[in-house]
Amino acid sequence: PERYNPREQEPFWQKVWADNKTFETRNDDPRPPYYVLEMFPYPSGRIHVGHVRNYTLGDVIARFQRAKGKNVLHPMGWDAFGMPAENAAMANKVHPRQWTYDNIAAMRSQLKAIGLSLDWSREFATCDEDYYHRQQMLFIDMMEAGLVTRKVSKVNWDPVDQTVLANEQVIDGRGWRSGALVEQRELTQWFFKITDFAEDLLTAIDGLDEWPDKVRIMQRNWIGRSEGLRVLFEMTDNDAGLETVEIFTTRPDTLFGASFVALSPDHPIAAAIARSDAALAEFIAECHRMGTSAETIETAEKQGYRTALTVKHPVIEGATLPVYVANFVLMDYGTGAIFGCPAHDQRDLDFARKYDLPVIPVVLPPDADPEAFSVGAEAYSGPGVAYNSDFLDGLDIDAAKNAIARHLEARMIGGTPQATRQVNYRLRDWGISRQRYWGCPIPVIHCDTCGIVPVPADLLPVRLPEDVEFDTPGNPLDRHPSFKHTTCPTCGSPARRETDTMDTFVDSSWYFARFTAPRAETPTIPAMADKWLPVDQYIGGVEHAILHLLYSRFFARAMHRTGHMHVTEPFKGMFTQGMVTHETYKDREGRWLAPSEVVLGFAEGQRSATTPGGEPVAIGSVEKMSKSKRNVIDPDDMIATYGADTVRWFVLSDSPPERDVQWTEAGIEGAWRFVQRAHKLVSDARDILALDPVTIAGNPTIGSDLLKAAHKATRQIEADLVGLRFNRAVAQIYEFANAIHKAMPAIAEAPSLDSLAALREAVERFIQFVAPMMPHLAETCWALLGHEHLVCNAPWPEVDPAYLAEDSVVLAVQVNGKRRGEIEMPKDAANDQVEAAALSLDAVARILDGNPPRKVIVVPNRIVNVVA
Ligand code: ANZ
Ligand code: ZN
Repeated sequence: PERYNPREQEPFWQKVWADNKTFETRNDDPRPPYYVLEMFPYPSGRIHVGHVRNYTLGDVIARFQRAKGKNVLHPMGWDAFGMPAENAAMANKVHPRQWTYDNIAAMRSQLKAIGLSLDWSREFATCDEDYYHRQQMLFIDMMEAGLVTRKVSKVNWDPVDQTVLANEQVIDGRGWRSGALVEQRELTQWFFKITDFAEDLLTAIDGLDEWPDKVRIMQRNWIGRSEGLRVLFEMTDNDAGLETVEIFTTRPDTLFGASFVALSPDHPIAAAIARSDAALAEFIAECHRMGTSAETIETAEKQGYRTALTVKHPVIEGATLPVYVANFVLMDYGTGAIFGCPAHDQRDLDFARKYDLPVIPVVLPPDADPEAFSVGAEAYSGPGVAYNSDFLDGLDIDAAKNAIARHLEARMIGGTPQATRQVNYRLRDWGISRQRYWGCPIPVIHCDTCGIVPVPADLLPVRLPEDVEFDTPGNPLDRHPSFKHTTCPTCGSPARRETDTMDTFVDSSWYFARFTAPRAETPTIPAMADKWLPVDQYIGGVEHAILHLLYSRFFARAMHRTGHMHVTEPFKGMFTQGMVTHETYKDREGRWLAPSEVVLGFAEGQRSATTPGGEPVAIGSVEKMSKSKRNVIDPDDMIATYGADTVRWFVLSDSPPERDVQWTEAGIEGAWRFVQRAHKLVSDARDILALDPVTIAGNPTIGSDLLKAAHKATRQIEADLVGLRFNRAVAQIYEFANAIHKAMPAIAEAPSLDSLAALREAVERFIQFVAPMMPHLAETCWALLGHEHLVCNAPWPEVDPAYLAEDSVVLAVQVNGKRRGEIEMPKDAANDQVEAAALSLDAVARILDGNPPRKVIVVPNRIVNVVA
């Protein structure tokens, strides 16, 4: 028979789907809606294998749900603003717009070659004027709703290039282009008040039961709620006019173990005393040079400066504590000041060892001997009871926290209670200002008379000017005369336009909503957003598990508050897929070689590798595909060689989708062979189905056995697709193909009406199983069997329980002779299995109430009687 040729078939079916608008979704379609979305790509220039895996997973879901009778929304767009376009402009003198849209065109045709069931009529790029116009409308609505604010905040400043740098442009503390030491500068910037929703963003995580646990944990940690206490410490002498310093602690139970107080280098008290203490001023300047971001501080060595100040210990009469300025205390968390308890906090311990401060254990671990317990190199942060702590002694940590809080709350210092309970969040407001060109302009105008004026709706969008140059570093908008200088829309006097653009995370925080009405004049049509949202299944890389998801959850709430939709959670189901990996190769000189430069073979019973010229090659570890290690497979090459279906089948087949999948030559060859085998199976079946039935009865059970296998496979594959266990669905399909293959010779030999009908049903089901995964091959096979409509429009086959029944039996379960339920078991299951299943029934467990049964009697395949 003819071989299957994907090079002809794939473009053919892609054209049929496009001409028929097969995957265009109508909002008024009466079928139940189902929204599946993969994280949209950044148009870097080429699709990589990770994209192929991501979009194939989504496509299987989309095609399967479509077969299940859903009105499926499966859109695609481009996360198209951002720095790489400006970098390309600087390097190659090409306009960011040109670069971006060229890349989009190239990647769009690559995506089309994969045969994804996407609704291309809804496509947009976030750099489309139409999209950023609606984003500016949203910004202004959020401003009016009080969700936008301006604050002074630090930026990385490159003193040579005279420009603000993004974090990723700072390499080892230096500007990536100039190599100059980066400074921290204070700029007034725009923020979204995500902290307004901190509590709701946290508690609502409990309802996200279709999200991976690890992602929910990451979200919780990022929000970082903690319950603590603010405590006032009195200065021993207030010569600087300073009476108290307020600290924040989550472990007030350890107060008796305090041995110092530390202030952030940015703390106002530190600044005040630095005015008359040059050494402190120098220390603070040094801290600023190192950077004061949480990440830097986490890794930097703990350093402190001992001031002349001391404070009174709040609960130990007569004791005092020294006051340090320390580099590990952040100004924007708590109060910017802490008390240190070295015995029970690792940072405090490192600090105390360095500066020779007392280490006083005050929490005794369970079963530890109070005489013998001591703290060495590691602080003890586990559970225990308070000791060395006066009136707290003997209390567990929570009780001690409460007792000390009550004690301090009741004491007054200068008219205020000495302590106040406080809930704190690690979450910070979201700084969205970027001093860059290629982003969504922030739609406000600064007027000397009127202050900050939002651009009125009829003057939107604020367009990015085309005529910009990138010869000089910095933000081209800031030196663009007609963009920057404008008139105030309120009073008409000369005014300055905001030249900051928005963080590109803003663009990707609401695109899922825009897809529901992508051409609307308003950001959404609320009824359409409500119809489709939340997204039923969202799929993407775990690298976006924190910020992107959190920002999207914030935007859903903000859009809810500003009347753009009713839903508040954007993604009902979330799935994070694993990476695609590949072996690495090195030549004799230790240079990385690409897979295409290596010939694999076997030598002395082991895998071996050489260059095409016969030079030895070392096979290295399996790593995530990366340009630096050169272990990258270009999906375009693979599609050109094997066709998209083979590539799709391979990325689905080898591992569970949440795990990494290793790309191997053998694996892709195996997928290719299955494509051919599947096609041959269907063509052979077609030939048999053309035979006339003979009257003599062949093997009477052959047809019914095949139907049993077909219905069983239908049930299992459906369960695997619903559960996103695609590799298991693949395994079922292999098994079912074997069953058909084995049955065919006997059917061909003595075709009966029954066995031919069974064969047709089995083969049709087989094609439908394959269809979500290898859609082109499935269409070709479907047409081979004489169908005139498309298999992608065919409803998913039903399961007839009659075909499953014989493999399993239903046993009644009685307790003390009274019927309490039933269990379904494999026919002739072993007695102990049946017994275990019966005992685990809720109704039975409730009666037994934790006690073992007196006796269990099993009548095979019929009844279980439990004697309680
Ligand atoms: C005393 C203490 C004793 C602390 C102990 C911890 C353990 P979480 O739980 O993450 O909220 N802290 C407070 N403000 C800080 C700041 N601005 N910069 C750096 N550290 C700060 O962390 C709260 C704990 O981190 C607080 O509780 C405080 O140290 C420190 F055995 O107070 B603790
Ligand atoms: Zn004005």
